[in-house]
Amino acid sequence: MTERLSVEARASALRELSGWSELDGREAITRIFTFSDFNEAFGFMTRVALAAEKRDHHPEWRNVYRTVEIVLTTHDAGGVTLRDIELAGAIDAIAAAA
Ligand code: HBI
Repeated sequence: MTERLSVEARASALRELSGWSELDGREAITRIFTFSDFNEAFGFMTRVALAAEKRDHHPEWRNVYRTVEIVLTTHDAGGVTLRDIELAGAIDAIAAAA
């Protein structure tokens, strides 16, 4: 789970996710989420934080009012691993339930 994915493996993993894309200039994946208001956005962040802690795998993120921008990469591996893909899938499920 902690091996850096190849370009091809990363591209095919991205196709399995919804709305994630490669980050320019870094081996990382990113998605921007927009909610109805800050309250919704922060509630989403709270649930994502718990999912991240459970996995010991954490997002780099930025919240501006009702948007949450998330970047995932595996620092230990110097790139995107299945840990990032798995957490992205969990984040998508949290967003879909919001
Ligand atoms: N989260 N996104 C991300 N990438 C990591 O490499 C990482 C992490 N959370 C915790 C973690 N690594 C642990 O290995 C720490 O002990 C460094």
